[in-house]
Amino acid sequence: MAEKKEQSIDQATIEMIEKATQDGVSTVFGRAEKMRPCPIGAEGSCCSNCAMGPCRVPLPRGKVETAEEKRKRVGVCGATAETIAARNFLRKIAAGTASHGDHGREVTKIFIEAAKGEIEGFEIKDEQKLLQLALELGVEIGDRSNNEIAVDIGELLQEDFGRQEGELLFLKRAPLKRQELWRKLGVVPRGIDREVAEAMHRTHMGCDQDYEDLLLHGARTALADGWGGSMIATELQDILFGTPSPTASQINLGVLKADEVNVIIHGHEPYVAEMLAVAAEDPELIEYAKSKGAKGINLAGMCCTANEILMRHGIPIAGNFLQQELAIVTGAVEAMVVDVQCIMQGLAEVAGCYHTKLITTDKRTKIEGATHMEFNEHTALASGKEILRAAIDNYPNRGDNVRIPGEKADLIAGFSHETINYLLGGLFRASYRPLNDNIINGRIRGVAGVVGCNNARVTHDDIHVTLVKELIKNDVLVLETGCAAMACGKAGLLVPEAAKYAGDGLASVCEAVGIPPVLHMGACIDNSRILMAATAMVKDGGLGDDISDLPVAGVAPEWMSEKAVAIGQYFVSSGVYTIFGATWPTLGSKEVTDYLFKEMEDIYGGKWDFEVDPLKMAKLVIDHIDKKRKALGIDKARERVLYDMEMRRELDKV
Ligand code: BF8
Repeated sequence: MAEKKEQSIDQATIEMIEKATQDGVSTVFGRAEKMRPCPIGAEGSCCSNCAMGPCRVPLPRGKVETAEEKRKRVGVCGATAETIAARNFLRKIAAGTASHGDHGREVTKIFIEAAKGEIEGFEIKDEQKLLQLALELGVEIGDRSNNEIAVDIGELLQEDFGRQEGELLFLKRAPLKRQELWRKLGVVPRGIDREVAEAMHRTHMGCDQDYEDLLLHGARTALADGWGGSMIATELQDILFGTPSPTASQINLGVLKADEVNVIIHGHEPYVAEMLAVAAEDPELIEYAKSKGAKGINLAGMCCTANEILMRHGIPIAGNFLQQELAIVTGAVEAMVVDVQCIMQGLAEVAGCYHTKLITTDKRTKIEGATHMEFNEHTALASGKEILRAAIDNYPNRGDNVRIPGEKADLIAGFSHETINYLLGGLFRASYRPLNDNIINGRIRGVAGVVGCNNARVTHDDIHVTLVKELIKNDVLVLETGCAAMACGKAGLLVPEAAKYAGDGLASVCEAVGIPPVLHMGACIDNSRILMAATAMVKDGGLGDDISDLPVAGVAPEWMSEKAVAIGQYFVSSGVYTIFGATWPTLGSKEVTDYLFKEMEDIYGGKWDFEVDPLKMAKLVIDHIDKKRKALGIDKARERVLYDMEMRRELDKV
């Protein structure tokens, strides 16, 4: 576990933690100090999968274990530390895959219903992407309407969830060599739900007891997330709500407004937020807000729903995961509207200390103390208006105990895979060629995907920002999603001017193309966009013939969610070297940890790693990128470019 120096590097967060303390309100920051993590659970050495336990099989501390002691370190059923650590790890992957899969399933259902004209207010926004997907999936276009085509696409992809045999449809997008490897290893996912169900079965008491076999199914399950549930959600959301393109907005608690009805939309699935965005512009509702003494309605996002509506509507972000309670602590939030995932139960208690209405909208997430206003997609706009009306009605209840921090930063978001393609190559020759060329000539050293959560066990945002600054300084282009992107947004790294933090090579490319050195690619579900970007780099040529050949790496520096483990595993199984910070959940078994950190590289070409120090993380990424550059024979090109830069600087001095 990382050493925590302070609670946050973000001034708005620090100010609101102080206000919470003054107001006598409990937040995640205080609770994390009171509740230390269980050391046995943290290392994956606790098994509660049957009622003879929970059994604890921790590594002995402060002494070297003999072989005999290790043999006896087992649970009541005889399960070894290896089996227990691998089972726990697989269950995390299954939970993460289930979360993204269930998101994807709901999106698919709504996509089909919208195409059938059964949902008021939703219609196909990206025709080009719809038609491209139809061609890819072999759906007839002819003179059929967009809606007819969309119904077929939706129903085809819907089969991926329940398929019993065969292969997920999007697996064919991966580089051919990768597909062959997956088939050879037998890790090709058949159906998304099937792999999750099998993971739960395999980890039941007395089932799969071979840690390598459990982790093989971990790879299969995670691939069903990255190339299945997550990718389906991203693709269909883009077609239905619009494929993101660069959008300017702002981030941090300073986006809340003192004289408007503040409504925060928090969670992960975009359709409630989409409808609130439409409803918030309704002149009648704006008039209604004015009738209550407010100047208007101010919608702001939190967590991944925030990323979704930021990218498509430019709606500002109030904060990332660890700021959710603090938004309410401002005293200026009339309603926090939540859907699914990453919603702290502590919100209800905090909301109870102020006037904020906590509104749950999804049948799968109900919270004691919150008001449940279930979002009905068949009357979506009416549902959206009803929720906003409740928030407006609450405006007169706002008390005097209001303090909105001044901090807010500009950012540009919405670099979808398609946008990067277009920005780099131009409309008529859209391609990743310029990116590949700049990697080959050494201006860009490589690419890192920095993703994932905040974790109250480490200094909020610090690991993200320190790591990313170090990477771009060393000419590594950074792709971001989730709360990681928000951390860097608050630190001013998501604007073209941030090129000043970048090395000369990366800065020159950013200036030429007009992009920031850190690209916001969306919500966590959109990590599938990073898979597509990596695949596009392979297909464009010059950087090997598989994702594992690319000078790229993935990092989740402040992870906390099971979804992050599923994401990490699909990156690794797709050939990406992936580092996690904060804590590592299999340290109770050396064999399992060695398998993940070493042996997986021989099997998948990608492997896991763990490092808590952001500068050491950056070094691991850079060393890995340099190793891949050397293997590709492009390490010399980079040296030459750097040498020329030095020479030029020297010349400038003359
Ligand atoms: O899916 S990064 S804390 S908000 S889990 Fe959650 Fe982690 Fe944030 Fe989004 Ni992703």
